Amino acid sequence: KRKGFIFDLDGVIVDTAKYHFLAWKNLANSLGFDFTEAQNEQLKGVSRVDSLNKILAWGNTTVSEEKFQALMTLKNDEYLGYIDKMGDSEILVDVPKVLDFLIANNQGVSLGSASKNARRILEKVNLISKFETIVDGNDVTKAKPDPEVFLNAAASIHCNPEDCVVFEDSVAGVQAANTANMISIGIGSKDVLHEADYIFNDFSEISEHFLNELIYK
Ligand code: B16
Ligand code: MG
Repeated sequence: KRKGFIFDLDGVIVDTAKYHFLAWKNLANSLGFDFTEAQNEQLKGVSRVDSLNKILAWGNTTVSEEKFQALMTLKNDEYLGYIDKMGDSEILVDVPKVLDFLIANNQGVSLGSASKNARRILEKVNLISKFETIVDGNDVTKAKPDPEVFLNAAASIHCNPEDCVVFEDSVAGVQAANTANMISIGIGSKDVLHEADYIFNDFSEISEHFLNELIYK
């Protein structure tokens, strides 16, 4: 049977949260306030615009629309500087193993990410060829927890939503997958991702037996 397997990018395939953190922290500091790792956690799966809105609110700061755009560009330029130094070694544990297993078993494999930099990152870590389709922050109008990104990804690989499985590290992403009627697999902590149908710390805990069960379900 052919099912659809949709992967989130940041936090599932690579850990870019640390680079988002550095860039947002520098931006916050330049505006005269601090930005903590705990706050960064709350930005997982959140779009760039929504992230900046939250950060400004945390810093009790308001800026003009022009300045807002300039800050977004500034942040992304710094972030891209970190991204461009990435390589294969930053792929999270056993991600290629799972991708290769799914491809070898003729499953649909798509990316469903909020990031506008998704293609660039996948190219940097040499995984772009593994994805049949890529749906990212450039293709959607509504951010997670809205299911738009995953519904588009499912359609792009010609799978019904109920035949799709989503790997996600963020609460908003798990909610998006659930709303889309897909099977949600949380990658990360049980305390945070309890709304997911299944939760694993990382892909080393995902066996071929488990993947086969999802395929033949
Ligand atoms: P960009 P994902 C999300 O990616 C990140 O988790 C989130 O922290 C980031 O703000 C968002 O992408 C937008 O990223 O600035 O590169 O467009 O987890 O949905 O793959
Ligand atoms: Mg993520």
